[in-house]
Amino acid sequence: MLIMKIQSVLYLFLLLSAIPSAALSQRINSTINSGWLFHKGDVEINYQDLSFDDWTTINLPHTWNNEDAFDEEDGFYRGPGWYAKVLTIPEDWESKQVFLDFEGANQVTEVYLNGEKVGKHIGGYTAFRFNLSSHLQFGQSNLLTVRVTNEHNEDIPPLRMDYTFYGGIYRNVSLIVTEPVHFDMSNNASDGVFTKLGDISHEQAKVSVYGKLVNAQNQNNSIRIETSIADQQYNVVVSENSEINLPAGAETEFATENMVIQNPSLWSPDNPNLYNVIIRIYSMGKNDKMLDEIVLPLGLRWFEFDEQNRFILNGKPLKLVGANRHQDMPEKGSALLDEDHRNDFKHIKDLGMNFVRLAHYPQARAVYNMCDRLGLLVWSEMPGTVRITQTDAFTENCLNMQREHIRQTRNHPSIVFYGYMNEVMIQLFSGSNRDMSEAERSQIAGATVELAEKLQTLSKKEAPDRKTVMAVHYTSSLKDGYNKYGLTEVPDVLGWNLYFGWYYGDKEDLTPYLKEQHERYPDRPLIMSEYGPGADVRNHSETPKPWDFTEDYQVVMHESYLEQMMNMPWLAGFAAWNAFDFGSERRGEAIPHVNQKGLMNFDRTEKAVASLYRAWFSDEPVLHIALRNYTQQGGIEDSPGVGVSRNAVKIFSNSDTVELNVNGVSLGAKSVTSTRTVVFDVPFKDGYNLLEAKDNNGVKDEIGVVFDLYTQPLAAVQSKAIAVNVGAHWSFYNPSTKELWMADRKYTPGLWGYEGGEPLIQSGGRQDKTGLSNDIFGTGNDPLFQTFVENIESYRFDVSQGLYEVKVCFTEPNRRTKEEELIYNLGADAETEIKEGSRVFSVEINGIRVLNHLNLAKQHGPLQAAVYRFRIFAKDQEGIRVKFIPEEGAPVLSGIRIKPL
Ligand code: GCB
Repeated sequence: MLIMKIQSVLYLFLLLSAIPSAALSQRINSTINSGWLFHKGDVEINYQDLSFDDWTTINLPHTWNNEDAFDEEDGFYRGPGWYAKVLTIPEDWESKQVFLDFEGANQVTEVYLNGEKVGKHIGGYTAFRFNLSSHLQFGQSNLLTVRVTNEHNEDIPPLRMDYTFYGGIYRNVSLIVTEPVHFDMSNNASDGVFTKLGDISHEQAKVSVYGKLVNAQNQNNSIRIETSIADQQYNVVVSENSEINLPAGAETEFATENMVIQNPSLWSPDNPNLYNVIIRIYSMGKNDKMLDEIVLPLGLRWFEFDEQNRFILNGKPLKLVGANRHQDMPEKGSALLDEDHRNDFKHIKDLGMNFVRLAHYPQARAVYNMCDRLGLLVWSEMPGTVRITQTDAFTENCLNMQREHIRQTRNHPSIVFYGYMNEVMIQLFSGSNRDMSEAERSQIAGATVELAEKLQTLSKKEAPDRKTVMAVHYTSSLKDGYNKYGLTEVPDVLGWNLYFGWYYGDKEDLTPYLKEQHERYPDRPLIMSEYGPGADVRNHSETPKPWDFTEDYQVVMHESYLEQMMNMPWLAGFAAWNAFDFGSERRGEAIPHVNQKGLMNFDRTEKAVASLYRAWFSDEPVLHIALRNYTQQGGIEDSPGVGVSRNAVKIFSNSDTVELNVNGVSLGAKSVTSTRTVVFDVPFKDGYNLLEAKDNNGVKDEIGVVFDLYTQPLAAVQSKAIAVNVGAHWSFYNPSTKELWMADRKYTPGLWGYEGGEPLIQSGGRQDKTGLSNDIFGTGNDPLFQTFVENIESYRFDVSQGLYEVKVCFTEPNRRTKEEELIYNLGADAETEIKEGSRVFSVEINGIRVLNHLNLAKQHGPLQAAVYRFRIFAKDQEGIRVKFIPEEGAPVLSGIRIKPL
């Protein structure tokens, strides 16, 4: 009866799964990603009378937060969701074992088959698997239902982090069907069989393979195990056989020890040569049928740290050069296809990197496979958190996650570091906890050390051939906390997340800080596990500063860090934060809900800094004029009548000299600096400018820049719009309207600018920051509205007579940021709140009152983008003068544009 109901539902929703049903001789491993039904929220499923009326058809991978984590409402949905799928199971599978494999679902998952509970899994970033065999109806349709929830749970890490915890079944789901005799499928969703490297040298490599065999039949079985090591082209190099008796219904361990490969081709970033380990189970007897088969990647390599703390791979020092990586993209959230994952790592490799940190959680299987194949050394870590919860359940969940993580990934030769804990002391020293008593703080720190020790012991037991690592951080309030409480003593290797020149201090403070650490702890291998500023490619400045989110400051900071880190021989390596921008729902800044520290944008297009890395580390010739995201520029001629505006243009190159031609005229050849950079002072004329660069090897690059040049004084007939990003030392380019809002200036006669007032610069615990960090509602052009001149008296344009449209942009800068939300603005102080209604002003243009008693808070609401446009005829020599008349509080202006009509 039940099955009939399901079948009618099946008919209605056309959710037939195409599962091959040929007679099997070995396992089937088939994704079942297509044709699921999804329901957001909890539902009571009535299995006697099924109805899926308000469910939608979706395919996996899937998340329910790909949109709401980027909208203008605080928060994103954190709660349950249900998935359903009909599985049509062939009759002949009755004699098989059928497993359901989830690569990842965030974060607690309960699985039901035909209404019966099959299992539950805790944790959003590791795979899990259930044996369905005893629940299935063979030769019939079966209803699979899955409840997933991403609600906050104090016992499950991550608790709070600077990234979005997208909910849903966001990785692949597969059915794996085996013979009753098979390799172990119940070992934490691992391969069930493991490789172990013995002594490896250039002359010889020794490899062992071990695992468990399962005999699910109620009769004894004799089998033969064939273990072969084949080269990349699957030519068998060495093979061994052994015969084993499998008692009925039992699990039996097996091992093939010390298989020898002569003159091995070693695995390394330059030569990621992979062997294949092929392990097969054969039945014994006349027909000698293959029962199961597993193919594992094998990379022959060894690594260590030498006495100078350098990372040594296959006997040679190798500086680890890399980036961190989060697993999300625009529109998809975390629900990426395997291809998306693979493309990311190709991209990272293409920058010339040899190292990735998979922050802050285990990633998809395709990721580890790709790193093996590309030759990227991996730091893989379990979900991190800003503090621990002192419960047994939390400890248990941490240990389980790390066990699953390691068992699922340790066959991958690319992995060299297993991590646990990221900045786990951040909450101990931030917000209201700054005033915590020393007794309380050391109790929490003590419990954290205890947990770290448990994770250390477990990690070393699970992966004795890998190094463990933990990422710690610095802030002015935390100071030396990690050392003081002893956390840094626990892992084998220490990662430092350091943001000098962004969250605190100057970029040059990096060397003294790390050097002091190295000198104090000379035996401790160190990696820079995070560094880098935020950047929005729409923002550019000739005078870049921390917190302006310009592409230029990002380049300046990475230039400095790269040079410093490459000059620290005792620093094993570094990983930029981050390869790609990523979703972090709570963030404001230039691109709200996105952490903008990527070398690449969220959509994977490149920021200028990406090519700086290429110039440093790629083996290919690199010549890159760093203006790809700045081809629309504007400015005032350098002095009256010269007809050009000179701007510095950076070129990244790994050659010796670079020559630049601008509009057909050579600016000469210049030597490339040790930071792989050349800077030319380029005279931009009005209109199209062609920049052509050539290096001493004949490698070329060119780019066209359209420049709006404004004469001094402004021309008698003003034909161009003038748009200004008021209160900002950077220009903002709006790609959808193709408009450049130039950096602001104080008024000087003959040109334009503001009179009276000052740009808002917030100084506090962090660097001085121009403007606000908040999400401005009702616009995607946040950088235009976030800055403003406060107490502004007037804005003037000395334009010629004519009809103009004047556009003014405002926002009520009510800074509502709560201290709690600032946890990842390391070292920041809470911003002060400006009360609503404390600001009323009127606006006049050339004596005409165009806005009366404007109260931004009341009329528009705080942090809303408010725009007005007016038509004005500027007579004679009066130009355009926009006056701000205060009535209560200080008038503000965020942007202004005049446009001849
Ligand atoms: C950190 C964290 C990372 C943040 C990053 C940032 O130190 O480890 O999760 O995203 O800083 O951008 O603030």
